[in-house]
Amino acid sequence: LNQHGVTLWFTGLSGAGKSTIATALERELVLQHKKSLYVLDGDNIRHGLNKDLGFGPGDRQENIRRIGEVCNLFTDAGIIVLAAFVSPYREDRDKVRELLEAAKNDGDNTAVDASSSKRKNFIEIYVEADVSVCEQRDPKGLYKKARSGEIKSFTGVSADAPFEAPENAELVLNTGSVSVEDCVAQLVKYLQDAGYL
Ligand code: GGZ
Repeated sequence: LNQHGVTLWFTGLSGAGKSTIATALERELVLQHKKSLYVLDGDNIRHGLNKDLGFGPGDRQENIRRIGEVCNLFTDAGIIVLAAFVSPYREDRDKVRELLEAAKNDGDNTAVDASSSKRKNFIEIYVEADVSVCEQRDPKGLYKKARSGEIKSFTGVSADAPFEAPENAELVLNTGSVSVEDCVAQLVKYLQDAGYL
């Protein structure tokens, strides 16, 4: 296999730009770097594998747990996974990190590769944007519906749906002040410096 798998986990509010950045990065890595990758987001997960889940705390936890398992399989297969989910709970994200890091050490495939010990299997990217910025964008009109009460438990708006910002993200991208193009450039540089490209 000519590439190592890794999961790039994008976390942040609805409308922060997770899927936009992931899709732009996908394009760059496929066209310029000839990498095999897969983008996972609400559009392909919540309509299929997780269509039985809603947005209460327990369902979000289960959503992220299943997605973590899927990321682990893709990563094990040597694919670069771009996972873009609100994933508002720190504990759930940390569990995915633990799953992927544990998997890295128990395989028989990479143990002989000295450089693999330094490479992580899970990279957390905080796509940061104030609620006010996301609400101004409101590409799907969800914030409007959340404010009016049509959508309940909306992350960042409803009192019962907080977003727990990452404390140890490998990368923080503030989309209120940095363009999509520059976010992608920062990601590519990170991946190059860390030995993934
Ligand atoms: C947050 C919601 C909600 C509620 C629907 N809270 O911007 P989007 O539309 O396309 O992305 C959001 C997506 C969140 O799904 P995730 O699987 O990423 O969430 S989590 O990780 O918390 O399980 C948003 C839409 O679904 N959406 N209702 N109440 N986002």
